[in-house]
Amino acid sequence: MSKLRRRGAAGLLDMVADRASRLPQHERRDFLKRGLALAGAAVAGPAIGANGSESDYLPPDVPPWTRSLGRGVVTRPYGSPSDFEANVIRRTVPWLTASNISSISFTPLPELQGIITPNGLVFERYHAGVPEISPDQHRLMIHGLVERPIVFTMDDLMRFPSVSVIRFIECPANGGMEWRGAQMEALQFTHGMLSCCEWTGVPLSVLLEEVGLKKGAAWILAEGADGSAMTRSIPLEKALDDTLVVYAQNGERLRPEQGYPLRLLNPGWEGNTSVKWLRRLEVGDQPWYQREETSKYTDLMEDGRARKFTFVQETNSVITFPCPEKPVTAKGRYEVEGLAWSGRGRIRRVDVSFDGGVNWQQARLKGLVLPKALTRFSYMWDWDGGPALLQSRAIDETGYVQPTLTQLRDQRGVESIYHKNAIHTWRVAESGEVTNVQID
Ligand SMILES: Nc1nc2c(c(=O)[nH]1)N[C@H]1C(S)=C(S)[C@@H](COP(=O)(O)O)O[C@H]1N2
Ligand SMILES: [Mo]
Repeated sequence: MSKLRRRGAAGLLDMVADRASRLPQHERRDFLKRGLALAGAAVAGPAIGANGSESDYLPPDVPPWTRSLGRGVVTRPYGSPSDFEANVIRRTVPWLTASNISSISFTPLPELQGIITPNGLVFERYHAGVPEISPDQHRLMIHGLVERPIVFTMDDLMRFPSVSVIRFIECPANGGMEWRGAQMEALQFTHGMLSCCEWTGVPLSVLLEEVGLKKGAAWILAEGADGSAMTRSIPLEKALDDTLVVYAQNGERLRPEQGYPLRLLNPGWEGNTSVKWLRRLEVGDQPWYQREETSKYTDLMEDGRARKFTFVQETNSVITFPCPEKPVTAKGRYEVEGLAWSGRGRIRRVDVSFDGGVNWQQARLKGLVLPKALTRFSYMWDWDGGPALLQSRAIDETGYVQPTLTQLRDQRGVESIYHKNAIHTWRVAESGEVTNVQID
């Protein structure tokens, strides 16, 4: 026994496995079982392996998966997350839409780390379902006020020098259910119409140079190839600034849900303007006033008028830990984390409050701080076990300060469902439970 103890569990297992490998298969299993029971006894005293109890898996015992072979390389030619991560999924709010063809799913923000949204978790918004489009059959037509109208194949587009940028996409309806006081009881639903990917494609300015703009060109109509043939008018100024025509996200081709094989990307602007399954760009001298920019995606004001073309997603932020899905447990030290973003540029600063906005502390910006991208912030918090009201307030490089809900409602009333970027409040109870509350 003393010899076994000195060898340690690993050495002992080598020995057991070595001997077992020389036995016929049916005897081998028994031998391993007995040998491991011995190893457990030798090293850890009472915790004896082989009966499958949890203590078998804990150090200094050696767990079953260390004593056996794993799955081979060809089992999953395209990888997927661990089965233990099965709760990290996009989710829908059943009462929000009548059908899943014209609906929305939400990114599981509480579960994500860093600033990149994995492709399989990017929120989805479609007006007529996901079309299945072969890249060989897909074309992008550019016409209207241009010198040389053209129809590009995917291969044509991919011959242009490409650029890759990390940018967020947010649906302007994000949080829209809360304008009038409805309370979504999960971070996934209060802020989950939000994603941030590395997008690869061609600057639209490069394609416009190729076709040559005619005098009077001032707006561009982007049209999707899906059943909704969704259209949005984009000012030429934006198109020549940072609009991209993209075919890849996070290193691989676009997901069908994100517009495979081609989508428009208007960084920092309403997600709705980033037209997916992009098939047509028409250059004109004025906006088209399509459905998605008149009856929808305009902000109805108290006096019955609507704000026109509110393209930019204003500075916003939210604490992602703790949150309703991720409560605190015992009192003590926690890393409070969150995400901030601005459609106008970089996040300059984020403050956090633990008393509902009376006192503010400056948070640390973590990792990459990129323009029009999610920016992660962090603050070490000593929770004394008492009730607290957690808030974050972001300021971007233009000096814009994220408003309170009261300031926003004073300005815009409560008729709109779009562009709610107010400071968000989580209430932490003594139990550690976190709920969504609205305070002034
Ligand atoms: N062709 C087309 N493009 C579209 C849509 C659509 O239904 N059809 N939905 C828009 C809306 S409202 C949003 S918020 C974003 C969502 O992008 P995502 O599904 O990649 O997250 O795509 C936009 N582009
Ligand atoms: Mo949207």
